[in-house]
Amino acid sequence: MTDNKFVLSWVEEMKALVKPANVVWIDGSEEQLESLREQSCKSGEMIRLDQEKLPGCFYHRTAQNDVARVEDRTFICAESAEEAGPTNNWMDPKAAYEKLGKLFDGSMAGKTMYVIPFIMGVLGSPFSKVGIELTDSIYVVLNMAIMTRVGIQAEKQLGDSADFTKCLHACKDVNPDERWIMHFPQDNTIWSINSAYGGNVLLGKKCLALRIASYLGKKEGWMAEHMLILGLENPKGEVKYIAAAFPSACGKTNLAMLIPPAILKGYKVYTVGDDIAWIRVGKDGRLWAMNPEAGFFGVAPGTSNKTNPNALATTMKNTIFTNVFLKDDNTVWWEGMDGDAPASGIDWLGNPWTPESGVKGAHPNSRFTAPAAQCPCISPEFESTEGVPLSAIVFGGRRAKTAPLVYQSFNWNHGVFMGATMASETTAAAAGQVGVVRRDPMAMIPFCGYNMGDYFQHWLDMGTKTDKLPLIFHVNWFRTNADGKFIWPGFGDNIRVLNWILARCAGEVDAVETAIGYLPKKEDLDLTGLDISDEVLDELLSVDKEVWLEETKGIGEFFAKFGDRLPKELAAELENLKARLSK
Ligand code: OXD
Ligand code: MN
Repeated sequence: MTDNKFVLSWVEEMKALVKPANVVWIDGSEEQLESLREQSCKSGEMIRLDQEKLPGCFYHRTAQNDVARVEDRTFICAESAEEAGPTNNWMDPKAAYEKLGKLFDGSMAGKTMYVIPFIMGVLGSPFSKVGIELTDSIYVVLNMAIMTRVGIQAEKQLGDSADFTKCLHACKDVNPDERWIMHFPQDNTIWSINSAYGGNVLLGKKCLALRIASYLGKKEGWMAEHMLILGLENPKGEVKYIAAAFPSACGKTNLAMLIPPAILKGYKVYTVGDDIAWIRVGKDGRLWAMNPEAGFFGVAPGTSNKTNPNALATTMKNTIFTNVFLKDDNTVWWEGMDGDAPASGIDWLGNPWTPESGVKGAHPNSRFTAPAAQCPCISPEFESTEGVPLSAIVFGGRRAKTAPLVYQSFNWNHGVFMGATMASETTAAAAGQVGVVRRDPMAMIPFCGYNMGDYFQHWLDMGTKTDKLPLIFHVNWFRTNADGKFIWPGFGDNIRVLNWILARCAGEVDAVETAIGYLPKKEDLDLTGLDISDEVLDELLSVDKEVWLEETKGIGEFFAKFGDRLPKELAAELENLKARLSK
């Protein structure tokens, strides 16, 4: 237990509010974690899986009503609604503390309150942040011990400083009508109640490392982004780093762990992170990125030896599986795993299941929580206290027709515009129609902890801090033909696009200038061994001016939401785009 007086007095204050029967400080030792695992198996909260096939692995089910992040119940309690901006729910901080204070009052009566000191970022890095999470859930403790660096190391990193994020969580009765995830950026505080689902309760992740950190980054001159970070090694043995933002369900974890096709010899991808990047200007003027997390909280369904063997291998030990399917041999399964569905077992709701049951065995948002260090392609720089230097930033979305396979921005501000206008279509796109467009700037719509207009300004300001900026690109793996079929193979073949991106960064290849940005010359994409026709390639690299003029209307409507908080540079980028398209 720490002797930091700021931590001690806050813990005492919260204890007086939630009134637990006792308090346990998490020291991060294997002995303590093992005794908590024992306890949770005895109470039925967790099930120990077959320890020969899946050593150190556990199974957990959440309540049926508590299986995903709840954006409509997630609030940014900034000083004013204006500060939270048009893309966030807002509540006055005083009103929010009062409302939740009543719910938290006595919420841990008869229970244990666990105190989890944790680090977001690498131990010993000046860029890391410390949080303390108070929770009544052993499941939360055990997940936090995988996703973050917990215990005494965090207390040491904090020292006697008052600079830590105060995270309070209680499962209470998981009542969805009283479920609230509230952020108080000015107080560096997060309160979450009535949920036990990861994204709402592992408060280091989306709540701290994105919402609170984006606010701190704006204040302190750095960026917290919803981005994977990967290192790509070429046959000469050089490794270059790329950070990439995609909305949920666009294959971020798959890209972060990509395995190049065998025919492209000498290339290898190293994973630094699959979800979050903290980015700042390094001593050398380049932008350096660090993954603040220590584990992967990945979506299980669809993860297979075909789509992502590295992710699958990562989950073979020391992993917590949530809401997946429990097989009769006490191992796990989910839809989209290799091989046939099991003949029988127990579904995520706890009911007996067979392939004829007519319902899914695993919840579509069922998850694995696995230590990043176990990933076969984890980067040797994963524990670097400085992070890794970025050559490129990539934005992406799921667009049936609009966006070509890849294009490069003309400059930083145009790249910020590309990120600010990112969008994905609903999967109607797969059925051949252009689906409903959801704008999701930098994939941060659910995660920006302040007014997104100011966030755009912060991106523009970062561009003035150095002349060694990474280049900015946009990719789209989801282009479809007239029959609604995907025309780019995706997965491992995406490395062909990453290679072009890095060739552009190294100034090795020329490009075609179009109204929307620089596109590859066909001959500069290495398509060795890929069966793709010239017509398909033309389609992948086509820019339909009519479709894009339509797109500018949607962008204009979206930008209008921000009123005078929209940076004039972005309004100018839109006008420039329209002018180029009309030429
Ligand atoms: C996630 C998400 O869970 O983006 O990472 O929803
Ligand atoms: Mn995410």
